[in-house]
Amino acid sequence: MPETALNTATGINSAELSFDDFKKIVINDYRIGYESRQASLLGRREVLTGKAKFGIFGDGKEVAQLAMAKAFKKGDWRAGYYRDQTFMFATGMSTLKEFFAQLYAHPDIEKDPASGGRQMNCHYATRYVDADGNWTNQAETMNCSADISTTGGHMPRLLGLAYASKLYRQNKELEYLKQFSVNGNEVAFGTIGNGSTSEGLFFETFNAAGVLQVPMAISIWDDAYAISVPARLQTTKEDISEVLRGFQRDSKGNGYEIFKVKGWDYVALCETYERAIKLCREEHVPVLIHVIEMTQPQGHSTSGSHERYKTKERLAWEEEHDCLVQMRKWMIQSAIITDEEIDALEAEAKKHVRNSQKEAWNELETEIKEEMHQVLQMLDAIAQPSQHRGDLQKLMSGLQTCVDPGRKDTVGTVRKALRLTINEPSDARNSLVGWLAAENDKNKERYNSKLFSDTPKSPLYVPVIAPQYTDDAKVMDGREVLNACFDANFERDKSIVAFGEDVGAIGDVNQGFAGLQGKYGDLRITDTGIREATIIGQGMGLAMRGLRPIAEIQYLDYLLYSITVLSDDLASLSYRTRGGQRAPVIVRTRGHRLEGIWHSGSPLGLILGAVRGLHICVPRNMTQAAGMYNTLLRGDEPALVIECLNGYRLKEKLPANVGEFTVPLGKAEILKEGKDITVVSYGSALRVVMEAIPDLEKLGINIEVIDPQTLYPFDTDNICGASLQKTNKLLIVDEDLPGGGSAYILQKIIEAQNGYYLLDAQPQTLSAAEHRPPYGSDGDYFSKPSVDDVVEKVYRIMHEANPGKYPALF
Ligand SMILES: Cc1ncc(C[n+]2csc(CCOP(=O)(O)OP(=O)(O)O)c2C)c(N)n1
Ligand SMILES: [Mg+2]
Repeated sequence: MPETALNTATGINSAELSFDDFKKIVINDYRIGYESRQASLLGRREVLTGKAKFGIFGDGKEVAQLAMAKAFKKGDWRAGYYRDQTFMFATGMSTLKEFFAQLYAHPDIEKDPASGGRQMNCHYATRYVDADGNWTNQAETMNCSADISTTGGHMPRLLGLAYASKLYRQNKELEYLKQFSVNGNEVAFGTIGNGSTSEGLFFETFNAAGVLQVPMAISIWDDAYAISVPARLQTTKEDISEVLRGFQRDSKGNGYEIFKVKGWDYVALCETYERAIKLCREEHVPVLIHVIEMTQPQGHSTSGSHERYKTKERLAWEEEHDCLVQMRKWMIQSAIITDEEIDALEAEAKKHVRNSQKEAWNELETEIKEEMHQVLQMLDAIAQPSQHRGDLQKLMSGLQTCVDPGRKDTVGTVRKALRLTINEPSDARNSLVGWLAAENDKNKERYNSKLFSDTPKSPLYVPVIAPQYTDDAKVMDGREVLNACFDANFERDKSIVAFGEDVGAIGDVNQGFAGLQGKYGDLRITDTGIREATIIGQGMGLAMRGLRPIAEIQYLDYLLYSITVLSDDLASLSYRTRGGQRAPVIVRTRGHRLEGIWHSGSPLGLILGAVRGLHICVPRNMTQAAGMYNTLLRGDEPALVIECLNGYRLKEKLPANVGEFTVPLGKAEILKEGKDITVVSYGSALRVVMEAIPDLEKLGINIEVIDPQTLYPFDTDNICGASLQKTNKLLIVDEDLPGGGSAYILQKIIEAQNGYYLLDAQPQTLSAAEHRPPYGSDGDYFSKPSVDDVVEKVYRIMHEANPGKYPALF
């Protein structure tokens, strides 16, 4: 029988259970817990002896997780943190061997399905996207969203996973999406350490779930410490569930059901989880299970020892209250098992863990040794006739005697050998060059692939459809073009939802969604609280469960309040699971110049640095924005769309196919042809550049203007670089700080597109001042690039190249 079968087959309180069945379940639980403990002990040893780099384990948290696993059903989700190995083993979502494969960073999704060797140990995930980009049937599997190391960072995602069940239960139009939900009967289980409840993301999530009334079950593993910092310095009253009492549902309104239970009391834990999760699942009431009196037998992680900061008394208390020690005692006292039987079980479990560890290690070592063997043979052939035989042999013996070698040792040796033999061409050397090229390809796949889902469903492969205009095409406010685009998409695809601050009743502050809540209902166009981080998390959870969210951040300036979720969680999701998970969230926001310090933001340098893993769209007007939404809503990758804040009331023509035409990602457009200088700009700054054209013409300068349209991907057809063949001069104009978005563009054109070789004048950037713009039109004029600034900057470049033709301005 598989080791998890008993555990997950039935809850422990089932009335029909015989004492024998009951005993079997308990003993099986203990075995899983004990094996998990042995994995922690052995895992730590593997780090301390150098086979693995770092270890953080779930020892001291085993028993509560056995109880939680009993309540976890197919279709359910977990969003948790690094202490949950016992839960993962008990549910069958992970195995001991996978645990060790991840500890050793085995870069193979067959060995470490959670991350393909990319994540630190005890970072879990199940895979729900297959190689062709198809969703698996999540309703038939237990599901684990991919962990991140930032403590508390997973909370916003947890909210979204739970919110999906609410939509699946309440919105009958979603019944066709059967592989994601059975009538919203799923619970999203969250786990978090006591210390991490001090994070803002925890409180923001907690409040939002109380408002939304979603089936979210948060377990707090409370071991009274967060590394060295005790509860006294973390939590008001040193008791998080006490502090959260005000969230308890009562006659005044909806809220949470709050439970508190000891982490070493197996029976109480099983009862609590059964009760709490039943309520959560059936009635969609969020629950908090505060599990107290947990311990850390080995301290926080392999990085240090807890003897440094825990008192002798505390350490003695922890030893006595070790949950497995307590469970063992209870089992013997209750005649569930005898001393001899449990000793035998433990000896067997130890052996099993040891074998799993050895197998995981051997599997990786065999691969690496095989590569080493190939290289040593090739090096031998090169060394024999070489002038550098001595040095080559030294390299070879270095590799042979390397303790626990990795791929870096083999590849590093090859690269050094090729440098040594630079003047000794031979067939043998050519073979080595060929080996390195092939290995580089494999290593790229192992270590660098899947920043994006990169499946046939990628937005990059969405067919390009041009906008069509009838002769009598209506001219309207830009916001109305967007509105028509959203309307058509909501009609077409029932899985699309939009939410954010003021998005619902008034249809967003600029009315892109105006009237759509009335038409499609408030489950699809929804107002939220002011909580940017969880708006993104909400989008992430929905997108992971097959819905198509447009998560709106009211202004670009407020994106910073969600940047941790965007950067740590959303942007890294595909990469950190090596394509096993995806969340095609479309983040909609509006930015660039308008008024004042917090309504004029254009921090593209910051964004480009933070969210590699999202497409970044900077449409110059609402028609282009609409085309981008049409593309993104048909693809499977996440994106950020930054509309022009000052563009909603500018007039645009309504395409007849407003919900169908697509703007391809990464395709730059030449807005005006010219021969003298290439000017690259995006967003609202582009309009300033276009306005400068007549003045520049008066000065005898004919500029070429290019709109890259998306900053990631950037101009994949090298339109900018090609333009330099004609103009040999380059100016980049944007509203970010100097060295921000413009520096990124410069790198792309000068380095990646080889523009350097085509220039006959210094490439330049024109950006905003280094501070945010003051309020008022003068503040804008003196802080952001103006038409005058563009004209003068272009003129000066022309002057530098040809002072005779373009004398100094002043
Ligand atoms: C955002 C963030 N801040 C700090 C850290 C460093 N760090 C890792 S674990 C940890 C302590 C967490 O304590 P707690 O939440 O109580 O969980 P425990 O490890 O005790 O189970 C800290 C500070 C981190 N990983 N992420
Ligand atoms: Mg703790």
